[in-house]
Amino acid sequence: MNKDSKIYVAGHNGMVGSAIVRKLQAEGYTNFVFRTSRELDLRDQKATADFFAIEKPEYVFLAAAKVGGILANKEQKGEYFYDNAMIELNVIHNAYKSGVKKLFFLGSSCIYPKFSEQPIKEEYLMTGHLEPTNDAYAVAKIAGIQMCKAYYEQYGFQSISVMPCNLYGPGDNFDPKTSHVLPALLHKVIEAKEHGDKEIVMWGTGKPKREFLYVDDVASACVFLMNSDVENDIFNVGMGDDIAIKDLLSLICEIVGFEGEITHDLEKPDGTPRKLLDVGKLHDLGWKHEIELREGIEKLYAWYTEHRDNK
Ligand code: GFB
Repeated sequence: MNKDSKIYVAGHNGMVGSAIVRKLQAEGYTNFVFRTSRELDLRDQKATADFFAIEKPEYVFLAAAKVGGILANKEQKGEYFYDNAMIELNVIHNAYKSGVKKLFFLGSSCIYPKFSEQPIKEEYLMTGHLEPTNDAYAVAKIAGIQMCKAYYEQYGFQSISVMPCNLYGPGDNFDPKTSHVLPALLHKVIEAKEHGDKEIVMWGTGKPKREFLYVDDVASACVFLMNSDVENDIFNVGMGDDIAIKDLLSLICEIVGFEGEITHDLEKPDGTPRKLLDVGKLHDLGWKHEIELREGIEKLYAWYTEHRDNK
């Protein structure tokens, strides 16, 4: 990408999209196209086709998606499937049709089989059954990956698909019902401390392990890959290390300064036991994360403290 290349970031107001914009701006890119979801509904085939035909961006970052934590994925499977599949079909197809030079597609580590060998390599895709709580979302994301591959094989359309571990950072969703585990627990611990509560309720057993990455790190990987010579491939992005949910909660309690008891809501699902990514393929190209977990949680705690009242 040149510094004046015309770049469309789909989902620029979301947690990942806004981090990609911050990274691109920091690196001196200046020529952006943005549309809010109100201005352009990417599930609308005609509106999306018209947008690409008129704007003709040179590069596309597809970070627009319907996302959420384990419960939202489980309870709204139809919406997770339809919204994500429609966005992908419309954006990838019209990017190709309008002559986009390269597209970035944001996937998710939940595309891999529930009981994958650990750490998970990119080649394990479609080698086993999916985790049932997020199978609808995962199939929609797998469709996007396969579409990118098919459009490269038939038309030579260039694209990079990235599969991140659980992401967190500025702009995250802190709604206890729909959010991912890290912002959910951070929110609960802050509230418990403020209210002087004696206990925190964690969903599930706390035994599953998850890998977390600060969103600015994933944004740096996205820009790095868009500027690489790779014409079509899929890459895992993560820290290369994971933590049990109960230990994550202890770490958050330590950072926030809460000393209450931890109890469990066992009606809530545990989900997949472990999904540690093998990030060797991306490391071999020369990229590595910068922000470790404690530092990232401290940054998010500071960000949330500042922005919470305005939300
Ligand atoms: O981030 P999360 O919601 O989703 O984490 P997944 C779920 C894990 O954290 C489960 C436990 O083991 C939960 O039992 N947990 C404990 C909690 N307390 C809480 C809480 O208060 N809130 C939440 N949300 N979890 C999602 C997929 O899976 O990961 C998506 O559903 C996507 O499709 C995303 O791939 C990255 O890591 O299980």
